[in-house]
Amino acid sequence: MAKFSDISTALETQAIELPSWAFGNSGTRFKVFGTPGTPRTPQEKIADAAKVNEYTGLSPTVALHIPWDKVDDYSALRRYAGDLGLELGTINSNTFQDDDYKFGSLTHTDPKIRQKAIDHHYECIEIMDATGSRDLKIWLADGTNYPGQGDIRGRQDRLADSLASIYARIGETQRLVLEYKFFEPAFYHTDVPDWGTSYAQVAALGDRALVCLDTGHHAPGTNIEFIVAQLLRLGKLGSFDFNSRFYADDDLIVGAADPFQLFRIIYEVIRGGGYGPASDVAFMLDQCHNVEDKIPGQMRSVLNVQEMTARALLVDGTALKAAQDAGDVLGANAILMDAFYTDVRADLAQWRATRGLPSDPMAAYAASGYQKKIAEERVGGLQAGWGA
Ligand code: LRH
Ligand code: MN
Ligand code: MN
Repeated sequence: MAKFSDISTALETQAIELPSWAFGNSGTRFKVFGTPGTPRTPQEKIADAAKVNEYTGLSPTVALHIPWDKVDDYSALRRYAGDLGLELGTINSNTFQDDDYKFGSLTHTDPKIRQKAIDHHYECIEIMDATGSRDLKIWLADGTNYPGQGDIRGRQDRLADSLASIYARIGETQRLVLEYKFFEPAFYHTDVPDWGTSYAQVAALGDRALVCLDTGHHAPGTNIEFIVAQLLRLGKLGSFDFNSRFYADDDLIVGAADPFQLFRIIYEVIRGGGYGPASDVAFMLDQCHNVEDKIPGQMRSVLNVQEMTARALLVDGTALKAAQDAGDVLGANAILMDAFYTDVRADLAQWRATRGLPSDPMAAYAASGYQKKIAEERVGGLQAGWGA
């Protein structure tokens, strides 16, 4: 197994994008609990994201969701973020909260509604030009609830046409990433349910169209690291929405439900060349914090990603390949498990201290008084998703 000192430089390149909506109040369809100190504006969400980066050094960019983060002047928002040491990242479109989209958006049978959804993406691309964002992320709630309700095939064809119109507007240095999800809010069929459909749609568009893998968007038991390996092999893994889940799309803290799965995913990312300065794969979080404080919730997530990255980097690839080639089943498994079971927490604390970061970011944040300050200053914080 590699030593921690062998991997400490590789850890320096890690960057994990935060979702602006993680800082808003969220909940379930039963109740949204308000948390004292919740941001009231996109600027306050960015200020909170900056705190996560200040204490962890891991999250230099923040993703926006439009229209949740709608402002009059995106160049000014970019400068505001810059003053806090952040860049604005992925722009997420939203075609799931408008009555017109009840029966679909980019797949709708009515050309006027389809055009409205396409126009929304054009607006997002204009925003990207002002914010300096590279990625337009599209997740569609499109689908049906009952067999026969829609023409599955026709919807796929209309989706392809709509995506082609959007892709034609993407700038030379920009990318379109298409996220898939196997159910919810539609329950019979979803128009982009799996990586294969996303892959088929983006492959038809061109090189700057890629797949977004949200770890919470698969059926229970799905081997997600296999999907990672395949998409990297095909050159089509654009980005991750990291979160964890026990049952459905739970959007819980990354690595909370299944740290071993997180390790296996990151191992496959590294194995496939998706980690480090030479890679274009975007690591993002997509989370909601229903009952815990949001800033430390995001901190816990990025720290969990870092911890599992360190463990995955420790895997001795040469020894593993030798064991695999020799048909040494238990030996190969042991090589992987040795790295997974290595406790890197003390090494990471030391690593942070030598880089001017708090060795225990969670404790340092808790002692900073920021949570108390925002709880006093901000009254009437926003529900995630209704920040416009
Ligand atoms: C859909 C999703 C998608 C949305 C976000 C709020 O479940 O994962 O990424 O943009 O949640
Ligand atoms: Mn997502
Ligand atoms: Mn989701």
